[in-house]
Amino acid sequence: MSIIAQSQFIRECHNSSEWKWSDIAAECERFLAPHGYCGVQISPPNENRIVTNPNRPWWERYQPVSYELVTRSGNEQDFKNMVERCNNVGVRIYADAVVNHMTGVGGTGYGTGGTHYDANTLQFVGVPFGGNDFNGVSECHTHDLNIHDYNNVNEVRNCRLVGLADLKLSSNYVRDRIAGFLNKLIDIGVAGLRIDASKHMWPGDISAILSKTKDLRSDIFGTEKKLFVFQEVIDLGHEPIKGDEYVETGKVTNFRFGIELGKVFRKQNPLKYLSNFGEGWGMMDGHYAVNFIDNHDNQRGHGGGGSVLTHWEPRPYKMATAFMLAHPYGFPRIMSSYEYDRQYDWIGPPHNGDMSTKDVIINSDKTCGNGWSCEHRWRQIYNMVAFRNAAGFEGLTNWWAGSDYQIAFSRGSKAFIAFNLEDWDLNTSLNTGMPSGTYCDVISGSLVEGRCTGRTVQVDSGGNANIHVSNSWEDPMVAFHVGKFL
Ligand code: LM2
Ligand code: CA
Repeated sequence: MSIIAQSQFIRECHNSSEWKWSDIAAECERFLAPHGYCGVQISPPNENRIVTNPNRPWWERYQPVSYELVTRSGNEQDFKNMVERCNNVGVRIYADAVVNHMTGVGGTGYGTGGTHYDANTLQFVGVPFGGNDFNGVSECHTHDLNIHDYNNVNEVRNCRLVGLADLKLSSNYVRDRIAGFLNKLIDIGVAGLRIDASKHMWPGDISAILSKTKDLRSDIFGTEKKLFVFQEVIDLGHEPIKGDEYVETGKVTNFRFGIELGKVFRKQNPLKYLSNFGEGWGMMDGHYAVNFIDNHDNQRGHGGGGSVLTHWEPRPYKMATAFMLAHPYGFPRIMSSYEYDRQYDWIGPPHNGDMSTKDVIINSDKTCGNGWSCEHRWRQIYNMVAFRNAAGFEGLTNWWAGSDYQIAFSRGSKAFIAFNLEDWDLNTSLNTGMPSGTYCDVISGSLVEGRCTGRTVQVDSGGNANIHVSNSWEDPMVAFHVGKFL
C-alpha cells in the first residue's frame, strides 16, 4: 500500500500503506515535515472485517464493519495521537473514507474492534445499519444485485461492487450516520478525505453527505475551512461515468496520468510529446486533478489495473515521479509501498507471527527496513518534493526537446530539469531561466551543510548552462532549483 504520503495544496501527499498510526506520527515528525511533504493519505481508519481466507489481505480494510476507529493500524487513542503529532508539525492527515458499502455480503463475524456483524441479514449493529439501509431490488435491477455492466450508470451506482453490501445513500438516516463518522474525524483534526469508490456513488449523494459535515477545527486550520476532498473515480475514458461529474464536491483522481507516463518512461511513446501534457492530452482541468504514478490498487493489478510503473522498476519509476513533481499540472500524490510476494495480489502489510503489523524501521541511509519500501524516502523523490515546493506556482517555461527522448524545461526562474532516455549522452547548452550561480543537482545528491554531495551545474549570467546527462547514469536526469544554490 502507499504510505499515502500525499500532501495538500501545492505540495505532495504521501500514501501510507497500512502503516501503524504510531509509525506515521513518528514519520511526520522525523521525515515528512522536514522534507516538505504536506500530508499523508492514510488507510481506512474505521473498523473492518477480519478476513482469514486469504489470511489478512490488504483489501479487508475496504470492508467496513463499523465507524469505530480500531484497525490493524491502531485504536482511537493511537489515531488521535497521530493526528495531533502530525498537525503539530504541519503535516495533514487525509483519511481514506469507505462509505459506499460495508462488508461483502454473506457470513457473520467480528470486526477488528470486536463488533459483531451479520452480512447474511445485513445487520451492522456497530453503526447501526440494517437491511433497509442498503440498496436492494427496488434500486438495483440485476439478478444477483451485483454490478456487471459498467455502461449502465444506475447499475454502477446502485448495485454491489464486487459483492459489497451497497449503502442506500439516498436515505437521510444513512447520510447522517456517515456524516457523523466524518464529523468525528473532523473533531479529531483530520484535514480531508480520499473518498473510496466515488464512481459507485451519485455525485448528489456525496454532496448531500458533505453538506452535513462541520467546518474543520479552527484552532488548527483557521475559521470556515472545509474538508479537502479527493474522490476516487476510475475514468479511463471509455465508460459513461466521467470524473468531471465530481468536480462540484472536490478534486478527482486522474488515473490516466500514471498510465500515460508509464508508456513514456518505458520508451513506448516519445518523451517529447509531453510538451503539452495535462489538459493538452485530454485530461481533466488541472485544478481538480489528483495525479499519481501508481496507487495501492493498480500497483497490484486492482482498481483500473493497467501497466503502471511501480517501485519494482525503480529507474523509470524515479524518472516518472520526478516528471510528475517537476510539472505544474495538477496535484501530486506519492506512493509508499511494502514488499510482498508478487505472485499474490492480496498480501497484506509486513506482519509478525500473530499477524500484527510490523514496525517501520529506519536504516542509517534513511531507507526503511522490515519490508517497508518507503519510496517517499528515496533521495531522488524527496529532493523533487523540495523542487516542487521551490517551483511554487511558476508555469512551465523553456520547454526543449533535443530528440524523441531528450527533454528539459524550467519552472520560471525557480527550477530546471532535464531527462535523457536516449542511448547516447545529452550534452548541450540550454537556457535554464535561472539566476546565475552554481546549483546542486538534487537527483545525484543533496546539499548537505553547504556542500553538494552530487553533481553541480553552472548557470551563467544569461541563464544558460551546459547540461550534461549521460544515458549510462543510474538516474539519467538532472534537476536543480533556487533552494539548492551554492
Ligand atoms: C476501491 N475503489 O473504488 C478501492 O480502491 C479498492 O481497493 C476496493 O476493492 C474497492 N474500491 C472497494 O472498496 C478492494 C479490492 C477487492 C476487494 C475489496 C473488498 O480491490 O478485491 O474485494 O477491496 O475487500 C474482495 C475480494 C472479492 C470479493 C469481495 C467481497 O477480492 O473477490 O467479491 O472482497 O467479499 C466477492
Ligand atoms: Ca453504490
